[in-house]
Amino acid sequence: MQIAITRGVSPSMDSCELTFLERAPIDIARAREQHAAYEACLAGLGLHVISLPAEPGFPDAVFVEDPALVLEEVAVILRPGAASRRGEADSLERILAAYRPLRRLRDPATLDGGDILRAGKTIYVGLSARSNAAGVQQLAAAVEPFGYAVRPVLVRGCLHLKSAASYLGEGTVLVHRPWVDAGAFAGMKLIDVPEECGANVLAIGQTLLVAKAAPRTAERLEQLGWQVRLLDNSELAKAEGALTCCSLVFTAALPPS
Ligand code: CIR
Repeated sequence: MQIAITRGVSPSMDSCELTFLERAPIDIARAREQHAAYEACLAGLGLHVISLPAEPGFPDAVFVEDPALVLEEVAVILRPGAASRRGEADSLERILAAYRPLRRLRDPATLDGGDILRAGKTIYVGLSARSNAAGVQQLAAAVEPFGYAVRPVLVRGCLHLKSAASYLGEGTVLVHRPWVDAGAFAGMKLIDVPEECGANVLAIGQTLLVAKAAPRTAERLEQLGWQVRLLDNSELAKAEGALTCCSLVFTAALPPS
């Protein structure tokens, strides 16, 4: 079965980390509604959603993608680039230990899950303001024994690699070229995204979750044969969050006990 770990929107999300956006008031109640719709969408697609309680002490903890990477064979507890986010992994670690052996990145590594784009056994890692070369090296040491290849990619002008590109499956990458060296994806089929806010797409099998703010992206993907679900994530977007960041999706033999 497929599991999605999510976490409730923190009441302190207004104090989130921001890199590119001006701070704008976040309507927490609306953010919660949008996040609930996201969880309902995942459940409707057949995933078992494990929704963790909000973390009042961690404004960005809803973005569960950033502190961990879950592969078939192992889960890697990452080390987010923002110091304010380093404690978010503790609760995730306790859950993930039930499903996978764990590896951990250590200082001086920094690496946000948002900088990880996985295509089969190839793991592209964005070198961004959040993720550094030591992070790439330590991740490679953790996952190469399982047959993965780790490839660094330069990112510019955006928060994370997956702000600029998403893996759709079937050897296809959706990409916003101004933000990433698309040459890194040589050998893959590339689809140029018509709107920069559309480049972050969560693929669940043949279904793509696309931001409502990116209707032209949705249209292009539908024309290319994908099933698309549009989701309004306007409040979490004010915290520079997108769709992949709000869940950790992986397969497990058994549902949680
Ligand atoms: C941060 O700056 O860390 C959060 N405000 C947003 C993180 C979004 N995460 C993601 O795209 N993977």
